[in-house]
Amino acid sequence: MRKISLLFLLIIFLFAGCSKAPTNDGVHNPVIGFSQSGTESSWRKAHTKSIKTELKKNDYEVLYRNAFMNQEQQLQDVRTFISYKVDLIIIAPLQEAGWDNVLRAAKKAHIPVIIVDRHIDTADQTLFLTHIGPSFKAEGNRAGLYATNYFAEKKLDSIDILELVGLPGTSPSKLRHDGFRETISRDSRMKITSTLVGNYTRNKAYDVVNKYLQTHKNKSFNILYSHSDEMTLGALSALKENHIKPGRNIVVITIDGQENIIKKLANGEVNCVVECNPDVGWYVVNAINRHFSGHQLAHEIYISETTFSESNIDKIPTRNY
Ligand code: GYE
Repeated sequence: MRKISLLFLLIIFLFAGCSKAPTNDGVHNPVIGFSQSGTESSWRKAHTKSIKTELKKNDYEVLYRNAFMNQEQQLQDVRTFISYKVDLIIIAPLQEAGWDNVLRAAKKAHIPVIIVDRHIDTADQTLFLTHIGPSFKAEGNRAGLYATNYFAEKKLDSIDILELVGLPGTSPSKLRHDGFRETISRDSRMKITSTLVGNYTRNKAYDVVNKYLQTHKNKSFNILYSHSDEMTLGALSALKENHIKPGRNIVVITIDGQENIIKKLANGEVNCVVECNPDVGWYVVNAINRHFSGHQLAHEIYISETTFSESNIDKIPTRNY
C-alpha cells in the first residue's frame, strides 16, 4: 500500500514538473502582467500585439497596462501586478533609471520579471531573469555603415550630420548614438554637427527640426540620421516645408522599418532603413515556458534584424507594422 502511494506521489510530482507554470489553484491558467511604456508609434503597437498574441496562443492569462509614456504610471502599473500576485511580469520600460525599488518588491514577492525592448539600469542583475530585445548599438553601427559606404567615393571635404535622437534617458537613444559614432569615426570627414531631441514622436520631431531649419538658414548638412521612423516622418514634413528635398539634397537614414517609411524608401525620400524588429512575442513566450519548466535563461536575448535600402527594396518582407 505504502509503495503504491509513493508511486502515486512520484507520478504527480513528475507531471507537476512538466506543467508550464505555477497555477495558484490548479484551475486557472498562469497570469502574466505585461507593462507597456506607451503607444507612440506603430512600431510599439506591433510590439504589444506580438507579445499579447503569443501569450494568449500559449494559454496564459494576460493583465495588460499601458503607461502612456509616463514613468510614474508605469511604476504604479508594476506595483499593481505585484499586489495581484501575478505569476510573472513583463516590463517594456520607458526609462532606464528608477526601477530598483519596484523590482526588489517583485523579488520579495517571488514574482519573476522579464525586461523587453529598452534596458533598465540597475546594479543588481538578479532583479530580472533576462532582457529580450534588439541590439541598439548594432542598429547604430548599421546606420553608420550605410553613411560611410554612401560617401566613400564622393569627393567632399566635410560631411555634416544632423542627428535626431529619441527620448533622453533611454538605452536606444544612447546606444544608437554610440554605434553610429563608432562606425562613422572611420571617415574623418564625417561629423555630427547638431543633435536634436525628438522623444520618438512625430510632432516633437517636426517642431525641433522645423525650428532648427528656421534658425540655421545658411547652414546645410549632408545626412539626417533619425533614431526612429515616427520622428523621421515629422522631420520629412519639416524639410519639405523648408524647401529641402529629403533623399536628394540630403541623405536620410532612419531606424524601425514601419510600413509607412518603406513607402518613403520606395519613392526616394528616404535612403536607408535600419530594421528594428518588434516581433518579439515568440522569444518572450519561449523564455517564459523555459523558465517555468526549470531552465536557466541567458541574461541577454537578441532579436535578429537587417537593413533596407534601394539595393534590396524588392526583397523587403511584408511589414505588419
Ligand atoms: O525604435 C521607436 C519606439 O524602444 C526601440 O521606441 C524602441 C523605440 C523604437 O517608439 O519607434
